[in-house]
Amino acid sequence: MAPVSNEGKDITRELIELESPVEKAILVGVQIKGPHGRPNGNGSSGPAAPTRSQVMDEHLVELEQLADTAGAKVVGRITQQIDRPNPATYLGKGKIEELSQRIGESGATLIIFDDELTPAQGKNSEDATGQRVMDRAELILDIFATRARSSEARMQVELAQLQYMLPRLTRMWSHLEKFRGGIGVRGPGETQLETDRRLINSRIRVLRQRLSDVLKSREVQRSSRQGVFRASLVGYTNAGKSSVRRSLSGASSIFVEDRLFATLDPLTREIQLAENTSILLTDTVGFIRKLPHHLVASFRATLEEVSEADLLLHVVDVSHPAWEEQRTVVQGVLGEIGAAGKPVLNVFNKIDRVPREELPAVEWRIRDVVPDSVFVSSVTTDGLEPLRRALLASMRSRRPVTEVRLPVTAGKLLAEIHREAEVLDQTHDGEEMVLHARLDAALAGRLARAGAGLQPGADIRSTK
Ligand SMILES: Nc1nc2c(ncn2[C@@H]2O[C@H](COP(=O)(O)OP(=O)(O)OP(=O)(O)O)[C@@H](O)[C@H]2O)c(=O)[nH]1
Ligand SMILES: [Mg+2]
Repeated sequence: MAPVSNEGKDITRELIELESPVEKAILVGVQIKGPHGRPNGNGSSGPAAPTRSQVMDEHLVELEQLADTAGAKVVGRITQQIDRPNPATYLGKGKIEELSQRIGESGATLIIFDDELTPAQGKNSEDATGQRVMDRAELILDIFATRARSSEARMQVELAQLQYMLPRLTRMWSHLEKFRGGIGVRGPGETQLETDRRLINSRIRVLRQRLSDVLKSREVQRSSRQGVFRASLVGYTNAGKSSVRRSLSGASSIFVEDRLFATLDPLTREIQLAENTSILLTDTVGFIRKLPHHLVASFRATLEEVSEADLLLHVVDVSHPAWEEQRTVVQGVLGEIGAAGKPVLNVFNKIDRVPREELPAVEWRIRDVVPDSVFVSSVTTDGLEPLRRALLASMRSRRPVTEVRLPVTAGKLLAEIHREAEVLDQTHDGEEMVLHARLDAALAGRLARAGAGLQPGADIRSTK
């Protein structure tokens, strides 16, 4: 406080805190009883399958991380075992009363449900508790909205948010009335709701059109670098995808953070694996359980990179207690975006966090059920060497160096090779052109049928 003299009077100026107020939140997790309850997500490889309540605890730990990322402070948790959710309020009557009581004690202003609520369940729970209610999907959308930087990511998130909002408009309006209420903000009535619906629908159309333009320009970009081997990093959020890419490329500027959804925009960079051998590596948005369906759909343009890669590097945080469930979740999302059949190299990351004496047994157990696995650390010296070697091997087996001989007049074939293969060198031998290039089997077949002379494994330099 600094006294300031003004026309002979002392005025005390208060310093005003400019930090946004932290919202206090209560988390709600529900465990469905009986054989049709939540799957525990544990494959046959685990030493002991986690119990249902351990699984729910783990889900709430993750929900707390999400809440923290969104800027809320968790002041309480409520859990319930039920046969099926109450269609009106999700929780049973008694639990709603307990929730209201906890709100009173803790001063919470926000309730976050781990499961998706129907529009009616959301509205009724708000009416019953008097505080704002969100579900996990809405929270994830909110985080994406604050993290989106590029115009593409912003459009994708806005599209998903509008689609989420559309069936919940009545509730959104009651937020205005109840929580920011006052003169001038009154109930909308049906006409206003209809107008809003129309406006939102037309905005959705505009965003869809713009995103389809983005998709086209990405296709053009991709076709210009078709010849090079492409790998995409996929995995659960916070598994270490960006760290792997940073460490492989030696670029310290890549954004890495111990928070969820640090990366939203895909980024592709060339990585030199060995002399004369490079690949394009794409880092992209991480996945999470119960990822809102609208979000997956609107991130299609971004995720197209994934479905068109030659190889997926599925990064798994092996030090995480729920890595098996996380891996299943990622496989599910890959299926949703049409990338389920892609060749995958499983990259078990963060082995520096596994006690050294346990590591051999862990590796042995995992290799038994997950073939094509490497065990790495992106923070230790040479910790990524197994991945580098596996990438080289995978690339060389899929695209061996081949000597190609063509008549100098075969301009069309030459153009095809440059477009679809990685040409290492090109010389003349009399009336023939001689190229060394990395070709996949499909192109090699086409060239052979067109009469080109092919000799596989012809370049000793690249087999180092
Ligand atoms: N100990 C250890 N920490 C790691 C390793 N790899 C990544 N991390 C840490 O894990 C956190 C997440 O890493 P990121 O690379 O941002 O993870 P990401 O998969 O790109 O995450 P999103 O972009 O949020 O999906 C960071 O705090 C990293 O420093 C590793 O091998 N060992
Ligand atoms: Mg990242």
